[in-house]
Amino acid sequence: MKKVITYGTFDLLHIGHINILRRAKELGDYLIVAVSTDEFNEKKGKKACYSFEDRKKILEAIRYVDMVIPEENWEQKEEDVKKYQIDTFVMGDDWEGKFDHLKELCEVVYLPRTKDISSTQIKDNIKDGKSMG
Ligand code: C2G
Repeated sequence: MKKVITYGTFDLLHIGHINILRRAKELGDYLIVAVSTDEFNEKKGKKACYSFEDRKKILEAIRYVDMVIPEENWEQKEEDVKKYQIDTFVMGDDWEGKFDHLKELCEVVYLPRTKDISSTQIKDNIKDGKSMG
């Protein structure tokens, strides 16, 4: 069984998130998503609208996702790859090159981001009374 893992905040779930989860799952048979805790988001300088618990439950409801674990720090990736016997690590290409050190342990794949959508843009559009797309 080919196992894939990806990491993120996944706030205000949108098509960009679904696209990367779908493509990550297509790279294997089992997809683990490590979702950033609220505390780790603070370290990332992010404030999610949805709580960690809600973002975890929302991800667990997605057909491509097989398991959701907490992402508590930057350093856990190596440990996770070993612990869950991961074959492929996936991130959007805004992270291109940032996790190449994991290549010693598994395949590292950066996938093109979905254009013109982000949780920040959604928040701004709501403020301005605009719709997406
Ligand atoms: N993403 C995407 N297209 C978008 C928006 C996001 O492909 N339009 C991808 C990102 O590249 C990332 C994933 O969706 O791979 C989750 O995005 P975020 O929730 O913004 O995650 P981020 O804050 O980048 O956290 O340790 C890694 C970090 O936790 C990543």
